[in-house]
Amino acid sequence: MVSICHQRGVPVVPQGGNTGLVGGSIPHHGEVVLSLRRLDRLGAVDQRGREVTVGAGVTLAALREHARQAGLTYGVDLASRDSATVGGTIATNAGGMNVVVNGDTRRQVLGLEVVMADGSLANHLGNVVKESMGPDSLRLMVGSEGSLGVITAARLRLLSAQSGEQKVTLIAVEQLADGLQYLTPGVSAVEFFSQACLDLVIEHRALSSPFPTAAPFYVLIESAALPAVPDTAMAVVDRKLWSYRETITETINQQGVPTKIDVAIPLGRLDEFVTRVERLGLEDDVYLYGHLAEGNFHVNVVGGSDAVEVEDRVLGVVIELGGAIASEHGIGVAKAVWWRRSTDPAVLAINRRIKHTFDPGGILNPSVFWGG
Ligand code: S2G
Ligand code: ZN
Repeated sequence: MVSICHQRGVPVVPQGGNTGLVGGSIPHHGEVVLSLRRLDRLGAVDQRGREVTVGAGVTLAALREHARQAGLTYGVDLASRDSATVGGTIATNAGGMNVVVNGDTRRQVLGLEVVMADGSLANHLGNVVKESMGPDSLRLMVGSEGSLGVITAARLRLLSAQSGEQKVTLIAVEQLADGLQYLTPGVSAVEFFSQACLDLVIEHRALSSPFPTAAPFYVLIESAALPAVPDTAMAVVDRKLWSYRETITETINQQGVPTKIDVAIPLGRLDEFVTRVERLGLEDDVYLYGHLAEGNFHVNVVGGSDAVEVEDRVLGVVIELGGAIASEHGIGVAKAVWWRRSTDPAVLAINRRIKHTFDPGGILNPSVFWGG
């Protein structure tokens, strides 16, 4: 199919679970959509090597269950696990809840099989734990959002399943920086959300408030041992506390079409970012939540303001604070202008040369990165 599109110069958008949030897996100018969902082969788990080779269309949930049945686990987990696919999460270098302990998707990839822009099949799945075979050119596919090649299969590392039940602790904090003290060995997730997020899920999810009084932010920690919480802090331990964090996205989406801004802020400037966003005086409902360990904010804004203006104002603050305009959702079309604006010109020139080398006809997902 790709070779036919190559011969006719027809642009192609590879699509996995279509859970992307930056318009990177949908047609924008009449592209052909190439669904990878049918590539759902689950290879046998190599328990000794702790790895497995699967098709790009395997969902994260199916992969995690396949690993669980072999007494192992996969290092990346997302709320959208039932529809997000292996290929899509590699193409966007998805992060999720456990980056703090397992790293992002890039860290899980051991090898790839890719259909190139001319329809040829490039196989660097490999079979070994470590190799030194020259430039790892196919690894450029990780995070390329289908613009350099179409991922069809991946060899992925698997991890030992956590022994014993992980503790889940919710702690009220005055400053996000107060939450960084819980970044200690043995944590498998360090998430955060604002009081506005908590109010929203309590109201719409029939959840009771975990604490008698409000606080600016809440830090949710999953860990093997209970975190050392100061006596003065409000804290509660219960695995069900994940529901406060995992229902935020869908509950916000029920309030209207949010402007979703996924960014990363240097850990030393988290509360400065919060203050600067508050000072923007956005007239809408602003929800701040995300992955504290990586300084990854999901700024969701719901209201009548112009989405582009809101995004420009928030991303302007991100740039001023030395942050990144995308932390785990990728660039797609939605962030393309900001990506070009905030990427070092020399790096941008290298990316453009790589794009031209891998896709000289410009048929692979042409709108992401370079369009918009
Ligand atoms: C999260 C999910 C997508 C979003 O909950 O961590 O990555 O931003 C998000 O709503
Ligand atoms: Zn996230």
